[in-house]
Amino acid sequence: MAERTLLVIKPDAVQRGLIGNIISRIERKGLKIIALKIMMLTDDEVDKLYDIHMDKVFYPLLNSFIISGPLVAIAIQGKNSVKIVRKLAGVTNSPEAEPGTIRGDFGVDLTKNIIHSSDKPERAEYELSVLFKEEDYVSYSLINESWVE
Ligand code: FUP
Repeated sequence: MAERTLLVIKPDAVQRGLIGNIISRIERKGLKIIALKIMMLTDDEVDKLYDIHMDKVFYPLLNSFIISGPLVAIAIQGKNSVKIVRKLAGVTNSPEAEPGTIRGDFGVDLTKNIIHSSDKPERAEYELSVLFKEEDYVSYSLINESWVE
């Protein structure tokens, strides 16, 4: 199975009307979206998604931000998709992110940093399992697939 990754358009970006722009960047890069939904997360789901950060001092702020409004969860599949989406995202702290990246173009804050993306393939599979069921994934080919891989 080709590598999969999770991209989350966080509540700040949804409220700022950036869903389309962010999805457009995924498409123009040549990546394939295999599942996508807008949803509100529960406290418990945020705890699962960010289990590795639950004991950090910033966690209460992060959790309350993520449950503050709807987000868009996107499952992406393709060779090197984890690394490619991290590159498109830019570094975590928005003020440090390079212009041209998603956070570099839209973000000004560390917590309200527009998107989340998985940092490793194993981590991606875990995070995807928090937000999607296996039957949510659509298996198909894009007509340009042989030209981008
Ligand atoms: P990333 O892998 O880019 O999601 O970044 P991290 O795992 O380092 O951080 C997870 C989330 O916690 C980020 F979206 C930003 C947030 N965060 C804070 O709000 N404050 C901090 O001091 C560090 C991270």
